[in-house]
Amino acid sequence: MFTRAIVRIPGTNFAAGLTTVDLGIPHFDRVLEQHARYCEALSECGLELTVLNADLRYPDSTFVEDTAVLTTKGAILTRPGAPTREGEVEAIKPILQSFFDPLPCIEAPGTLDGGDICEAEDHFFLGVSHRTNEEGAAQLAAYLSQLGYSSSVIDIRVMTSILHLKSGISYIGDNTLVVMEEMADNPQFRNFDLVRVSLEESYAANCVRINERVLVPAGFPEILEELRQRGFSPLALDMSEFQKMDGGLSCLSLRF
Ligand code: CIR
Repeated sequence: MFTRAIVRIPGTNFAAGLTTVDLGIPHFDRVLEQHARYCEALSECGLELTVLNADLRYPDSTFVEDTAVLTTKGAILTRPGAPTREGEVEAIKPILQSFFDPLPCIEAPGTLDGGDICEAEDHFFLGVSHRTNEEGAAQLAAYLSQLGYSSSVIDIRVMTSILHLKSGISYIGDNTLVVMEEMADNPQFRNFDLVRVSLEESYAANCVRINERVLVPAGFPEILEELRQRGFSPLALDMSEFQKMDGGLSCLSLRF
């Protein structure tokens, strides 16, 4: 069960953040509306929210998930792989320190984005990507092992369709992994029940289980139906403006 989440209000310069997709420029009024609805949904799922002010120094800083990896046994700050995002960690550190002590940090030359880390019960999948390097993944693996978790690496560097590992897979509890078709045959997933996401709906592979609900992006009817059929309780949220900046549902919060 999660009880809390940290979110950060998007800044007026949100559209100046990084993106690899060509879906147009986000409309700031819609960005704020979608973020507000996202926060409301987290509250509906029973979470107490810490809402941080917009930080105009970092246009991508609303994607708080990338700054830390939180577990029930301990937390670690990351060292984001994009130079424009590195300072986001110092900016969020004080609030995380109020919840987690000790709070170690991924050290140079390691880089790691929280979006590359997928927790599935006591095992963590560590994505090595254009943001998270092997050194960063190795540092996290060592830390997780101290905490009693196992981990394994999934190299997504050859994939052009996703930025982070969790853009392609999500663990939603009950031994179930939601996984984009392109990655579904990875032998590391063989002991899970797989919800395979079709190519047309692959953005919906980034979903988030929060207590009784599974947050999914709106506009993807197949996955919505499949989750219902499997007994999950999906909650669809409009994410169009965040998708324009390569963001998904998980990146907008740190949950613990
Ligand atoms: C970036 O490129 O870093 C941001 N525009 C999007 C980050 C998305 N984060 C995530 O998937 N965890």
